[in-house]
Amino acid sequence: MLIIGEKLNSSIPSVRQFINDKDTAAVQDLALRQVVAGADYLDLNTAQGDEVRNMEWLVRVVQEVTDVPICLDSTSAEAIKKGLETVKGDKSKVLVNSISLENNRLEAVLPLVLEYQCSVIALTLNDSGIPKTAAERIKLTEQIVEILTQKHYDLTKLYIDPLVLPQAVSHLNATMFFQCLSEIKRLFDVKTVSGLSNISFNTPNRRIINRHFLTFCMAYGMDAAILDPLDRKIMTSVVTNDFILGNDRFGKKYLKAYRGGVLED
Ligand code: THG
Repeated sequence: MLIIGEKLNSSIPSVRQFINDKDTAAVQDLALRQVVAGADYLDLNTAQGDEVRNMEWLVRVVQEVTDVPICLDSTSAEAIKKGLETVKGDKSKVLVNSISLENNRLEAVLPLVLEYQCSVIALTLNDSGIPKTAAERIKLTEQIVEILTQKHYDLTKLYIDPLVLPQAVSHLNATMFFQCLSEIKRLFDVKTVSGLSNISFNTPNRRIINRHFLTFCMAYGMDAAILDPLDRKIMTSVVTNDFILGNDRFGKKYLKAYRGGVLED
């Protein structure tokens, strides 16, 4: 499974401070620690603050220390555009987070994705909000796939995020999410992703719930997750699950994690 490191997000108070202070060393340290811990992408989010200018700065300082691909996390087309313009190297490696079927976002962000032929996360969300049922979310997935097919977009670069809602809100939210994952896999040749941590909103000891939820998501075939790679227990789950699910032939990654002292019982 692909790991999208979530730490460089302005919703985390300490990180917001680093960004506002233009603390290059602190940001680069957080970027590198996530890469060493196994992040395949680094999610960058500057929504709290001067979003467009901060995105430009963040992309630049992160790319000074690592070549790991960037995931541009914003609802603002301006911020995504600035991020794409700032990224050096192969811009088709960028993962745009995100588009949805909300009219304004589709119109403003999709052209950027098509221009650079980058990967993209699409949320199953439209102008009426997040649908309540799995069937409706599959319908929205179908609509996204149809639009992107019409534009000759390479669907293997599309990641559908069926959107996790808190288990504390409805006891059926997790199983409904698993149903979305397996149906999307069965019906479309696209990838799936999620932010995981919404599942544990308003629940004590959130990391326990996040970790166990992740294991189920992986069993249902989830391709990527936005998570904290500095959390050794969740990384232990990722590596172990990949080994058990046959995504790590000969256990090369598992043994590497073992030797690197990453695995935590
Ligand atoms: N889907 C998509 N994008 C997303 C989300 C999603 N982007 C934002 C969010 N959800 C995922 N990113 C974060 C970033 C930080 C935290 C949660 C989600 C967070 N971090 C704390 C920290 O690092 O201090 C706590 C971490 C922990 O205790 O494990 O809260 O759903 N497409």
